[in-house]
Amino acid sequence: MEVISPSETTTPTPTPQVSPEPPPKSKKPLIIGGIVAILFLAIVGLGAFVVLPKFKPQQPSVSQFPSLPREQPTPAKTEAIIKYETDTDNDGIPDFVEEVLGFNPQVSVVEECRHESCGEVSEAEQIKPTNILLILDSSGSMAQVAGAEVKMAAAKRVIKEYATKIPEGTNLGLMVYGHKGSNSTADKAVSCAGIDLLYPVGQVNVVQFNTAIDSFSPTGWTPIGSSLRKAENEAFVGKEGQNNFVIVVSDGIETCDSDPVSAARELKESGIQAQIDVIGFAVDATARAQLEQIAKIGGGKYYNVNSAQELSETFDKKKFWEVVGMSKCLVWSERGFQDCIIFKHYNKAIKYLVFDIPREEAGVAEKARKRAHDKMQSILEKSLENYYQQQQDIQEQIQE
Ligand SMILES: [Ca+2]
Repeated sequence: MEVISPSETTTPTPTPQVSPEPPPKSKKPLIIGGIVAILFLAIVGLGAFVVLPKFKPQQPSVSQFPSLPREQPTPAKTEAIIKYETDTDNDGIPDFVEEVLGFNPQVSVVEECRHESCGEVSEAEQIKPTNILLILDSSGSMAQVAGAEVKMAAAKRVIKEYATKIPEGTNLGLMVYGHKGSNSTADKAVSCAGIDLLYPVGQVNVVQFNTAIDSFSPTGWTPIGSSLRKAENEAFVGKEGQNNFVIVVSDGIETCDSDPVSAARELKESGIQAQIDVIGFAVDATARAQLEQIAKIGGGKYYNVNSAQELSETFDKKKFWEVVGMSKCLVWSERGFQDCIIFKHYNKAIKYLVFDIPREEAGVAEKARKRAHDKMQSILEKSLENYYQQQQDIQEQIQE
């Protein structure tokens, strides 16, 4: 193979013999040129072969690596460098490489592979938004103390904290019942009708969410069934077919005759298909039985808590399930993720970047090409590391 050595470009032009004793020709440029060439080849050659030795792709041997002319300060250089540095989705693979290889330059390869390795769940399924509606009991009994704290104060505190942990892309809403009228019989109708969607299901603005949380006090009756119907007819309208969750926090049984179990069934069987989880907060056996039934019909879980501490721990668990997101795709297939990210994407991109780009094209922006390679390599390694760490965290959480 022909190797264009930098020394070839440093051949001095013949100098006219004006002096009887010309100074001896310096060998310095030749030596420096040689060192630069060796370093250059070593760096590029090394770069090509630090592709995770564990998952070494089928690559051409280093001897096939095309030698390239040195970077020349030409106007074309800027354009060529920009090309290597344009990486819209920031996965390290320059847009033009993604385009050539048929990847999507708008969606990070890491994201794509996370979705792809999500077991049986289709991609369409995973990119659905996740919506969580909290339905909080604000009936008179929530003014009582459980453990060392008034139940409502504890619930508000825990829910505020929960709202700060909702990941970007997950929507949260807040509905309250029992905060109107009083728990006297005279006020029953008013109180049972008093169900408010205080924070519509959407992205959390912590200030606005906290304002909603601070805007009511426990006072009246307990219309759980009507709340679930309002969730179906108001809170989740337009969110049919998405990943919908309801979390009911209640300290008592339905007292407004609105049949919570059939309302739960309707919500579960509607286009909203919400999963209904129920947290019973310091409840008696009768209330517990009903709340358990609601969770069961709603395809969710019942959590029994007796103190602020337990309430907080339960929300932490729920946070985990929903934060890791898409509860339908908790444990990505390890094999699938590795195959997708290493073999289907990065190795192809690295091979293309290092071996397939015509030398006259890369030559103008060799350093940019090297930088692109290093960035790609480092994102690949970091993604795998994060992946293993996350899988470990998930396994630990599941075992708890
Ligand atoms: Ca990219």
